[in-house]
Amino acid sequence: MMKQIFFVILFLISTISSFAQIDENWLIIARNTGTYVATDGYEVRIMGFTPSLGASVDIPGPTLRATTGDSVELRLFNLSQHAPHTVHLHGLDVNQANDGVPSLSFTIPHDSSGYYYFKAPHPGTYLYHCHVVSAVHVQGGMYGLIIIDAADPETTWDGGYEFNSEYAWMTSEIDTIWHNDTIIEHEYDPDMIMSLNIPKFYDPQYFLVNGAMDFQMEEKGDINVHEGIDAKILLRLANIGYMANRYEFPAELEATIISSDGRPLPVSEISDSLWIHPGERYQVLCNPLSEFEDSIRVDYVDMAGYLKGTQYINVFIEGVYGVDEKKVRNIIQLYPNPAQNIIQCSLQQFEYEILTYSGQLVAAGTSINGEIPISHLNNGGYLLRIKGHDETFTKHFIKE
Ligand SMILES: [Cu+2]
Repeated sequence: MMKQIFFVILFLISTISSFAQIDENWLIIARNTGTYVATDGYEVRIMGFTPSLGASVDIPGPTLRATTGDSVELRLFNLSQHAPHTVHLHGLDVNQANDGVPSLSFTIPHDSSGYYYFKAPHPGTYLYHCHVVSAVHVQGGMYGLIIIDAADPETTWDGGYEFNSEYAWMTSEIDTIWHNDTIIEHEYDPDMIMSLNIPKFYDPQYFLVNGAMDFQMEEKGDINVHEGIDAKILLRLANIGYMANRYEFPAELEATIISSDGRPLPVSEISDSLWIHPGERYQVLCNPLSEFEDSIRVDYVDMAGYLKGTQYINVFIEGVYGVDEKKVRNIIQLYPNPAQNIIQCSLQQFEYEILTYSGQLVAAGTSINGEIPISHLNNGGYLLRIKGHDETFTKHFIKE
């Protein structure tokens, strides 16, 4: 008995002491009074989170940032007049009481505030969103990024990769039908009647990166590196839309996928493409091999596999010199692409695997002259995984 009491006291002390001191205070305010002005001038009502009373609603909401190990207090203030809101800390290892899922945690009604407490877990890129009638409130605009830095903020995690610049891109879409007044102003709905009013179709008109599209990308997304020697660019990618994103990176960027959902990948992979499904986060490290101007392509693909939208993020890399010439020569090219029968690779001898975009292995072999036969494949897009001497490269190609 004494032993049990001792452990209970020990537990209480450790719980209290872990939050006795707050290292990081985050405040976000839930509003439903926002207006999103699209590139064509169309005005869409939005919900969202702002960092202060005076700030207007923007999508995504403010980026929240802490250092690994910090005790974080997140205060959510609801000033949205109608429905309650929460903050779900997507991907962070926090306990259920602080995770913002209404049935397991708590909701915050209009004119009230509530607090979430957690200790910032492992470093990485995460996201937050409201979890009240999620389909509606997330589409409404209630989302943002969370970045947890490593103790050394220029390293991806303890013993991880160093980087000297970073870009964070959160992708989403807007279907204006989902932004009508009755949806944006819906009342508290404990019986989930609201779900009956959710539009039956989702067919977005706007495809966003950090809330921007087309010519707005210059300000919101572009990579500009002027001192490219030994540039190590960390990309923090998060998808809060309802479509899958396919990123296509220029080969000269040498994009290496290093972590997924906040966890380091067991084997990092140099890739010219990356799929990010709704709710997923990836970190990609780029180490440009030459000076160049190009763009990263982001496709928005619906559940049936149809391409619905595309954005381009411009990349300007200057001042790269002294790069290992062998590496530059080894930038792997595939041609033609799309191809019908045979794809020619600029490497000569290698082992390879061909996978569908969903990861199913459909072919494997060894090439001795750089040729890869593909005539037996169905038409469509594939990933080609090439095993080099000490690195694995993933390229994508289209069979037609
Ligand atoms: Cu909400």
